[in-house]
Amino acid sequence: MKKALITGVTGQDGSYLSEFLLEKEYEVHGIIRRSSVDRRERIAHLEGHPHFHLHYGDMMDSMSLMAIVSSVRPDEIYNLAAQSHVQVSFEVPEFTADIDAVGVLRILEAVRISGLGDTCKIYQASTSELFGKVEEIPQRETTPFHPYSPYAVAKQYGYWIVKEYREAYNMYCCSGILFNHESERRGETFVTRKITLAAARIAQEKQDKLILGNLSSKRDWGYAKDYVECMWLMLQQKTPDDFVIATGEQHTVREFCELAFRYAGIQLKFVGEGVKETAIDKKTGKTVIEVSPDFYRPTDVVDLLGDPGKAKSLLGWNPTKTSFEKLVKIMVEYDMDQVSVEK
Ligand code: NAP
Ligand code: F7E
Repeated sequence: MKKALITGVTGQDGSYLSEFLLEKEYEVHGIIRRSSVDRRERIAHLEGHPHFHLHYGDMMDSMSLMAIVSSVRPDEIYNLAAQSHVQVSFEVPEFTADIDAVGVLRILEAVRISGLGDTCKIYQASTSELFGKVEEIPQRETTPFHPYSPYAVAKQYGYWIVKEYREAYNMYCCSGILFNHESERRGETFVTRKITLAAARIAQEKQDKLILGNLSSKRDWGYAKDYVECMWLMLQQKTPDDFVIATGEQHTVREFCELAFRYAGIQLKFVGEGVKETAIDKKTGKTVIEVSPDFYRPTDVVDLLGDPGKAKSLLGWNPTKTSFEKLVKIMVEYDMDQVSVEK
């Protein structure tokens, strides 16, 4: 039985990856951190599974990582743990760098010092944010990086230190350069989930308005459940390599709103521009979306579109398994149910 260790197991991707690996009959170990509130909602259904084990640790605590890696002795490590919110990284840049940059080094060193460098394969959760202020459209593995937030700069270190350990120590470690991937388990402050939850609450008269930032920002949004398969595929190759994972389709935040509200039963009409732009419910004439500079970022990445060609041909991965329309529908239907039982 293969052993996998997942950092960030309580997150959106960690929960889907755990399910995926358990189905493949792995023994799955996850790292969780102590908190005064329970953050295990996304993996609660897996607790008690005979092959699912949790360990307390922290990406900022080398000793805990060393202890876990050397006692579990995993065949594969999926390093998903991160302060993953781009806007938040402007407010806590040092904290973000400690987890998202130095944290990657700590995992690599834990593997090397434990003498597992020849046997343990490592997946690093890199990101399309590395392309940032984009220098090419669409972005592919050869596109130059131009990170455009403290989050992206920290992730840039993670990307390069992984490449360094691959070349210096011949370790099997690689980066998945994943474009935005969403789901009904997405954190509630990321734009997609903020929209689907608000659409459901507005449709059920439990919220008046949704306040957003840049509606013209463009993203290549995929379904998280499809993306975790690529993480695993990347570790099953003969030689380690980095891959862009994306759908190859782009939409604005505004388009996401239109579709999400439509699935919730509300037809939107956008009027105005910039911070004066609003969306009204065509049926009632009520303003349901407004724009606030509070959700603008000091530097924002506005034109992400990935080319999944390499992953398609070398990993045999299907980037269009879940369409954009299907993704939005899954999220809205889930949130309509959730909201219906909210007080
Ligand atoms: P997420 O839902 O925010 O999950 C982040 C995970 O990291 C959580 O389990 C969190 O634990 C854990 N974590 C944070 N700080 C930690 C620390 N100091 N020590 C240990 N664990 C810590 O993120 P996600 O969407 O699943 O993304 C997974 C990874 O992919 C992240 O590295 C992210 O940067 C990267 N990524 C995501 C996307 C995307 O669109 N989702 C795209 C590209 C790359 P708590 O639950 O305790 O907070
Ligand atoms: O923003 C705009 C915002 O926070 C998307 C993380 O998983 O994907 C994620 O980072 C866009 C931005 O995701 C609001 O300005 C408008 O242009 O949902 P987001 P993100 O920044 O793309 C990448 C690939 C990661 O690696 C990250 O870990 O939407 N936007 N209005 C807004 N964004 C938010 N959050 N809230 C708004 O009200």
